[in-house]
Amino acid sequence: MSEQKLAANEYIKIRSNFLRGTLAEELTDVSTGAISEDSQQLIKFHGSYMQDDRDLRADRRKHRLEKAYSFMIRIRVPGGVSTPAQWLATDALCEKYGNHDFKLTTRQAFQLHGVIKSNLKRTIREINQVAMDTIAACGDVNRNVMCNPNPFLSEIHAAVLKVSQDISQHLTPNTGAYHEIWLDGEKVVTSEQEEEPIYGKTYLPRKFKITVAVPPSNDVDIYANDLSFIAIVEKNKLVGFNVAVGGGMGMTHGNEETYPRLADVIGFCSVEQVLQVAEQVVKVQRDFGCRTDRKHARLKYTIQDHGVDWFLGKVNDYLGWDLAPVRAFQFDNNGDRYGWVTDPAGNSHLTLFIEGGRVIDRPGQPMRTGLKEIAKIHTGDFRLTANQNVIIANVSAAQRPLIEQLVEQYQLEDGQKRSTLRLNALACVALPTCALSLAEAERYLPVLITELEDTIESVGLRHDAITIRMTGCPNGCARPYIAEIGFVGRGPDRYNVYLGGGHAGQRLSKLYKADVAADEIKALLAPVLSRYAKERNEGEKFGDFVIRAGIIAATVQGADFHKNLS
Ligand code: SRM
Ligand code: SF4
Repeated sequence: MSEQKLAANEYIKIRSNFLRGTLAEELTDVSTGAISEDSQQLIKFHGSYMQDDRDLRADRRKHRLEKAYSFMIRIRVPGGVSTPAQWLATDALCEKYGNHDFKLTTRQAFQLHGVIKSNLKRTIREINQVAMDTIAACGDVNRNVMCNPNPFLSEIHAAVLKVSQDISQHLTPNTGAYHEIWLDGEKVVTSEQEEEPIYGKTYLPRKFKITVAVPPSNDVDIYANDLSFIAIVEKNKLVGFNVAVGGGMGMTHGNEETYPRLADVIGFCSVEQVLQVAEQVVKVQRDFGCRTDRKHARLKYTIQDHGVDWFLGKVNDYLGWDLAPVRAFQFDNNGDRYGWVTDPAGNSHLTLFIEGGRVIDRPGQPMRTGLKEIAKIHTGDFRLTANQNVIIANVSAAQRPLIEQLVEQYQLEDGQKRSTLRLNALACVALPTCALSLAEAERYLPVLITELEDTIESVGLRHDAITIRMTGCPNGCARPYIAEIGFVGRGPDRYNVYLGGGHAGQRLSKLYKADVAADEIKALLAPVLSRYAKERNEGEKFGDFVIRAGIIAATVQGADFHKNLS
């Protein structure tokens, strides 16, 4: 039987000499703003994507101009904790080299958009000068490790943050290519000098994502990740972690072999065992993940193909010991709690809503400037949340009035004016930078929410938290398939509408209606929201209600996601 051909990216990795390829040479080619196709794949491992401004495509085509190429740079922020100096540096870089704004992503990272090729190297170098990096922010490796930014339990937070940063460090690729290309590090002469002890020469079959969660908050959405560690806290002490594997969101319209899948919780390990577990789970996926079809290459398909028991067996074999039985835990939400809280040590923390995660100055809303002014005086840290928001954390009692004054001056906390629906909304980037987007998301969701606010106001739901998420395509970057209401782009101004995800991100939603025109969404949802307002049980969440009321069929896991479409 002939061996199946590997996916094209596998050969690119093999040829690349540990992620070098011809990137360094191509950066100096001034005849084009682009890089070659192989380099477009390789540069992802270095934390960057080549993009073009899709708003300008038609015009540039008309004038026979090359597309308006630029690069998105994703800055890793392990555990989402950034210093004020790092915030200020990101702010300065977006002004100097980017689109004058930056994005707080759904994985607690920073993103710069619009960096042209000739500025790429100096931007990455300047990022590194403030002790941040971009290596492995993208590519077939472990990505930015997420961590619950819990402002209440500072001791537990310090411990889980350390775990997430240690995992991040442990799984960072070993190759010297990053230093060589971007930081003018010393060149290695032959590939024999190089080694990737965890990944090997061809890295992973596909991207890999890890989170650390602290129940009852599931704000990092563990069920959507390849590997998660769920903190088990007993008597205010961190005793270890449940291990969850095999979550993921991405799918392709019209291809039922692709689907979102919730992670399975398979065992428990001690704090000291976390790095071993992370490494061996990665290695099982390295060795058994699909390398012939990139649409089937995530860990969720490895587990779906072989079964959870098989996977647990393999992980135990690789570890040389068995994971312990799962411990009890409970999640009750996956959102952020806004406003000020004070922890037992007397430090205050302020969670601010950042619509679409976009840190930007708009006419009459100088939000980016306001946050910059805070960063200039803040002595604590900034915690990026997985809901694209920011926590001004560890504000001392003495500093709080100063920060409050800036918040007021720059209107950073007009929470009173925002509906709870808006405060629980997430949108991916989509147009104009994302090459894969089929419809608007970040630019359109705020408009749609304004329309839906009329409805929720009239039926009395203004203060009810309903999670609502929109993506410009089915890849699921804002994790729409675990929202109570999800919109997934199908084409310009058209969306699939999903309902019934769990309020704590613990259940997949189901397709309610396919291919809905944007201007028909309000009329489609108004009767459902109205029924919810009238018929719900005490404390019943919207996602639970739509299933109980028979508005959608009970949701299902993984491969059955596409069955029983209503
Ligand atoms: Fe994503 C690809 C943006 C979180 C699933 N994602 C992309 C690209 C790079 C498009 C591309 O490949 O050309 C997008 C760049 C847009 C732009 O202009 O910036 C993009 N993804 C994002 C971000 C910025 C969305 C946001 O608005 O915050 C998030 C960056 C996270 C980070 O800091 O690392 C982002 N992406 C996610 C998530 C959510 C998560 O990880 O919790 C998912 C779903 C979870 C998962 O991985 O299953 C996600 N992105 C994808 C996929 C589908 C992967 C799959 O298994 O099918 C793609 C496409 C791909 O990989 O082929 C993708
Ligand atoms: Fe782009 Fe699709 Fe991800 Fe949105 S979900 S950022 S449109 S890849």
